[in-house]
Amino acid sequence: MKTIYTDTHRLQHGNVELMDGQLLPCFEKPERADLIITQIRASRLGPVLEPDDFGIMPLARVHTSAYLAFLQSAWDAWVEEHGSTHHALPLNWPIRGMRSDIEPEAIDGKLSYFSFDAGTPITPGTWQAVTGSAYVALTAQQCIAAGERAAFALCRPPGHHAAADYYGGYCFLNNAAIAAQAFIDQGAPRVAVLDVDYHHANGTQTIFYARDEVLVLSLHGDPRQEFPYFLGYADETGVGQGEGFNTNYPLPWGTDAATWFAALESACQRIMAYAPDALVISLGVDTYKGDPISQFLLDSADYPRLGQRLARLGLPTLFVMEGGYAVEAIGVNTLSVLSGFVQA
Ligand code: OKP
Ligand code: ZN
Repeated sequence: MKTIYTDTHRLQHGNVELMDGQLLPCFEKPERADLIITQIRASRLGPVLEPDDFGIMPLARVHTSAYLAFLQSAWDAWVEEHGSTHHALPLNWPIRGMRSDIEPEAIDGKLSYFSFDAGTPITPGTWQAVTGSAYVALTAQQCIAAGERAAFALCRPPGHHAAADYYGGYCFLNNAAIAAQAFIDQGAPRVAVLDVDYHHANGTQTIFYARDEVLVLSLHGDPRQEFPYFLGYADETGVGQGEGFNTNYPLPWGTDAATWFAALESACQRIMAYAPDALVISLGVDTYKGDPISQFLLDSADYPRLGQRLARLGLPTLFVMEGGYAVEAIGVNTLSVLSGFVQA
């Protein structure tokens, strides 16, 4: 299996995020991808390739032009308005009854308009890092389109919390959605996106919510307890043409491997019934029991088993990296999923 990777991810290196009432060092940091690529290079998984440049078009198939224009210019606007080199974080959001349909002029207003949390800093290199991450996903998608059974997009920053016109949860461009849309645009009638990251795939769900040609399934911490809190409930099943083509599996804090794999089995049955032409796996390993921001209990031995189960679906499979923050284990656990897949 080929891995697509670029060092450009290092350009996204936020100083702090607001968490538990403190400014803490960002959990989503360059070391994450460095540990994963180190494991891949030391293994026999396969070659590591650089991404191609795809321009703005495939990004604009998923994201709005206003949002892309904002992301591209946000850092410069921030520096111009504040004369500051501190990283840009939003501070307030429109709630019930306030106007959420007007893009403000001031950069602080724009940051709020296009975001949903204060954990996702915009830095001098954010645009370059996030476009690089999307191109990693698109290059891996191209491998599958060219006939390969599987490919690994080592994306960083992650993408699954980003919707058509907002960022948050460490995500700016929805790499998995951009790749899924590329399959559709190349003529695939049906694509399934299965998100096994600990957090709900709110961005991916929202992007495809009204459509039946992309089935979206997400296993995640119950939003009653867990970020992103305001999406990811079991009764969100799609709308219009998309009704029945979104499935959430919210699971409580403390979920163990037995319960988690039972939910995975349900998701696999749904995927088999759908019979997609390609499968995109949003791969987070923050389900690990040692993850510093998550509350599931999967152990390292569970990750090869995940890869094996996905391989048994028998589909062209694109793995897109999402979360995972126990940095000492993230490389091993990620490689275990991929090795489990190729050895199945
Ligand atoms: C991104 B990905 C927990 C705060 C959570 C945001 C988490 C984003 C996770 N107290 N902050 O899905 O791994
Ligand atoms: Zn996550």
